[in-house]
Amino acid sequence: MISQKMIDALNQQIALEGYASYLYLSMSAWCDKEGLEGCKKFMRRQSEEERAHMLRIFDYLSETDSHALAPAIAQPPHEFESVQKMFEQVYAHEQKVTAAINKLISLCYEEHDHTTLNFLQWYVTEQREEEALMRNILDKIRLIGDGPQSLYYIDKEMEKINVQQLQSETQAEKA
Ligand code: OFO
Repeated sequence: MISQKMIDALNQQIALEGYASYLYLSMSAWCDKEGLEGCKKFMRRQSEEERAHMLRIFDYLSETDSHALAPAIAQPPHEFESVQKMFEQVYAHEQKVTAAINKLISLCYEEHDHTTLNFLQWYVTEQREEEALMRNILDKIRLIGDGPQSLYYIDKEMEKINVQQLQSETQAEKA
């Protein structure tokens, strides 16, 4: 059994992961509209990953005999100034999520909740990897430039990342 304070905080995290899923879905639709197939696929996959992160907390709450609440999701933006600006928003959102996870970790210490602390370790690793990935993408975009001539090359880079992610998922499934 975990404390009500912890249950409330985890439900807030559900809402944040749910928003991330919708934000990335909206970004994927914008990329599609702009003809950026590689970016579209990447953002769609990120959206699905965020939904999985949300559901993981649902399942944890249910395992601990707590009540998971399906969140109200605010409308995400639909238009983005440029690919670079869009990825800057992604990176900022990931940093926000990392800060929220860190707050949850602090709460675990306050509440002496070792079970939730253990559960959240997966998120700590995931956020480190996601921030590194987004930073890497932003560095590439800054190097290539995101003017009209460069979009083709950015999209090709995103296709390469999609293939790498697919390969590492297949390897993880086989292991
Ligand atoms: Fe949910 O992993 Fe990023 O936000």
